[in-house]
Amino acid sequence: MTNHLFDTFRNRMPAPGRLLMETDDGHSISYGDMLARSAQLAHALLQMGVQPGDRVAVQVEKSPEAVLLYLACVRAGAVFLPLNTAYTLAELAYFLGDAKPRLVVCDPARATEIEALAQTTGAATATLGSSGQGSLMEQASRLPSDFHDVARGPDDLCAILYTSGTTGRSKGAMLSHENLASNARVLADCWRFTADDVLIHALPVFHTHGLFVATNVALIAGARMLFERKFDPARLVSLLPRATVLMGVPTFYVRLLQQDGLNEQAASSMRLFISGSAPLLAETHKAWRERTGHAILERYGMTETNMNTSNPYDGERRAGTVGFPLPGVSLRVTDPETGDQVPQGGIGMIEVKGPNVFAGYWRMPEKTKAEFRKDGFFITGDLGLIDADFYVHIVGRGKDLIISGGYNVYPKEIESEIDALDGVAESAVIGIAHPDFGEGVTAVVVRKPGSAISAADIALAIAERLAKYKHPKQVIFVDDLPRNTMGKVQKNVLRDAYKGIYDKAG
Ligand code: MCA
Ligand code: AMP
Repeated sequence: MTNHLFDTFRNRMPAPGRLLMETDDGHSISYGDMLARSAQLAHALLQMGVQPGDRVAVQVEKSPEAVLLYLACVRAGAVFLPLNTAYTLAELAYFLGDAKPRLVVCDPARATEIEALAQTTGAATATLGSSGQGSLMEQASRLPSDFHDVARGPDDLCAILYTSGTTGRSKGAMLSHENLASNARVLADCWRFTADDVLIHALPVFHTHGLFVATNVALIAGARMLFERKFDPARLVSLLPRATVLMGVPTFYVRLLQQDGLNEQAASSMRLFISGSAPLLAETHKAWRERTGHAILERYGMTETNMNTSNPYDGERRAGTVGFPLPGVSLRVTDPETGDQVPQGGIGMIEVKGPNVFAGYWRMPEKTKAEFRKDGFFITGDLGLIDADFYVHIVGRGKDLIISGGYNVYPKEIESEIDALDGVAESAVIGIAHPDFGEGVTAVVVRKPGSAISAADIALAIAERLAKYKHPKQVIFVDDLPRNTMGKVQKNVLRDAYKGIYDKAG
């Protein structure tokens, strides 16, 4: 048996001297370097006691080494578990306790606190700095640069990505080698990637978009990445003449449009702009076309399913739609109550099935069962329709989810933290249209009688508990929350009442 995902890359790999990554600090990594250094890291993982099937949890700042570590995990047959760098220690405690990794890899700056936490779950710790004690890179540099990849089949587990559920705590989506390989193959094909492409990579590498959609597609095509540690719109405009493709969340496009240097001339070497992770406003699509002459290609996916649909490369890229199901993906729209398919044009629950769809939630068989239909379709929680020309539209969410700048935020998690504070009677967290982030996390709070708790008190209290991007951009105090006759908080009423509050925000 071979290593299914890594062989998918290896079989199409260009000459070893071709570049895979150019970094923003002037370093470059060739395909040959990638093979050698991921091999060394795979040896280091083995030395740390990592065995096939073990989870390797990784919370590190974006760097080429982070990508090499991902590939080393794949080659060593381990299960890669990337974690958002914004997660607090309290959040990490849950992920490590649930996933029980063999090894936790972190940045040197957080090593002390994370090591203490990892010990409580029985995990070893290493850092990913390029030098220093406990550094995996330093250890790897002394190890052989060839590695006999651990055999892994299409259905073997390759990665676990945590995604917050509609209720309760985050769930680990289990992604197999074939989930990732099939999606990379299909996307590279649909988006016409070749070894001549130069992809601007400015997304984080701990989520599906930056890790799998961008990196795996570049790897399978033998393409090159301009690997940016951070999204800096001015710098990104200056990179356009050297690139051919950009992948971004809608906030990227909104911010790039604020750059004077963005015009047809600057984008003349580009062949494709792709957007996803959150809805791209039709007005952004239009403004982009007017400024650059390019129609942004919008696609739709989820952590659990990888990419499901894409606007066409050749046909019309229709603003406000997410295009057609990808080859091999079946998509239907159903009545959420009965599960019956609704007639074309009708709004309902989007369900998908295909080789892209995950194997289930880590150690949650009941939850997994509840989110699949008997015939294997996964219930996405997104509400949509298929129009007369077969374009898929996402018209809302059945799940109580806010998407801020491409990051998912689950209101329940924030409400629980706020409700636990002295002086708070109850709260409702909602997403309100925000010109930069798409939706702004907003907390509507009812104080306990006699309490004077302020927005600043709340901000201070949750700072240690929740990642920064989850913090409410505004806290609004009210006397009561609106409820329906069943006693359920009417979030739609709140969203309506506060809908203009970010209109002047930058
Ligand atoms: C940063 N902040 C945010 C966000 N990002 N607040 C809300 N939402 C956010 N997304 C906070 C910062 O901590 C800071 O707080 C303040 O907002 C402004 O920071 P700024 O410097 O403007 O932000 P940034 O560092 O430039 O980041 C914005 C960003 C980033 C570049 C848009 O959020 C980003 O990279 N988003 C991409 C997320 C992504 O990859 N999603 C894909 C998930 P303060 O000022 O108080 O310090 S995968 C997925 O969804 C599926 C599968 C799919 O379909 O792709
Ligand atoms: P996540 O689980 O973080 O990967 O987020 C997945 C969710 O992001 C989906 O279920 C959708 O609600 C949303 N999403 C992703 N891409 C798009 C898009 N192009 N338009 C609208 N929503 C999207």
